[in-house]
Amino acid sequence: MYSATGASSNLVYRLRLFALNFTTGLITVQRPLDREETAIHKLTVLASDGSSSPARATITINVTDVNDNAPNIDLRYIISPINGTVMLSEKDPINTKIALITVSDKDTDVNGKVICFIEKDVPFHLKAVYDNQYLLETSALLDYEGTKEYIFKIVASDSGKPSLNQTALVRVRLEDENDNPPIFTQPVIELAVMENNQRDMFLTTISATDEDSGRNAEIVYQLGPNASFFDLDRKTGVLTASRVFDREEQERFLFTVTARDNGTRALQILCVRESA
Ligand SMILES: [Ca+2]
Ligand SMILES: [Ca+2]
Ligand SMILES: [Ca+2]
Ligand SMILES: [Ca+2]
Repeated sequence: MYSATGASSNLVYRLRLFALNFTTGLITVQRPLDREETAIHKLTVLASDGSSSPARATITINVTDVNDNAPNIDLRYIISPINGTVMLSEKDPINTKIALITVSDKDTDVNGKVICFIEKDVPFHLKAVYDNQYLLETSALLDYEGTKEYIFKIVASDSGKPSLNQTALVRVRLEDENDNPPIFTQPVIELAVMENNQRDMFLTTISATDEDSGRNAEIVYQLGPNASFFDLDRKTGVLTASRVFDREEQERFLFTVTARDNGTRALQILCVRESA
């Protein structure tokens, strides 16, 4: 007759995992084993024919690892996100640190060996700092006018067959900087104007564009020197005559207009007066 015993305190638990046939001595597994919980089980089996000294055998059961755990990603932001989105500026330099990522896997050997990468081609990279630890950084200068938002996954993948993986989603939004000056749609304007005109006569609308957004793209127009014969609406760019032209007195006017946001760019405007 056989009976099982064990030195450890969780004998009852182990006897629930394994069963012993008291007559044949056959040991069977009763429920799924989990290597991550207990890798080695030790059982002592006693065999007795009723006499006073039973025979004793120690059974060691090594549980072989199966790749049954996906890697874990722990992502700690260095730049605190706002509503789940990291805000970066166009001015931020290359290698700006966004987050520290630690990956782990409960399995062993190749089943627990984790590689970590970014699934898309984005201007961010993972820099390995320690075993299983990476810094998420910018890998290029960012341009708000090119791409305003990036959404990408960081993938941690183990080397089991088949491999299991875990992903973490990262959202980055850029903030606009005033890195574009206004640009005139026409760099030089030439106008022919009749003399003996009406004052306030409409001449042309000066127009400039700015690739930035919001206030960084708000344009104010301004007349340069030698433009006392003209009025310019700061906001609309509408150029009007402020006086009556007399060709015999002055034939040509050459002056500049500037368009300004926070940067400045000058436009040459040439105004030619013709006789009636
Ligand atoms: Ca496992
Ligand atoms: Ca695994
Ligand atoms: Ca910009
Ligand atoms: Ca601008």
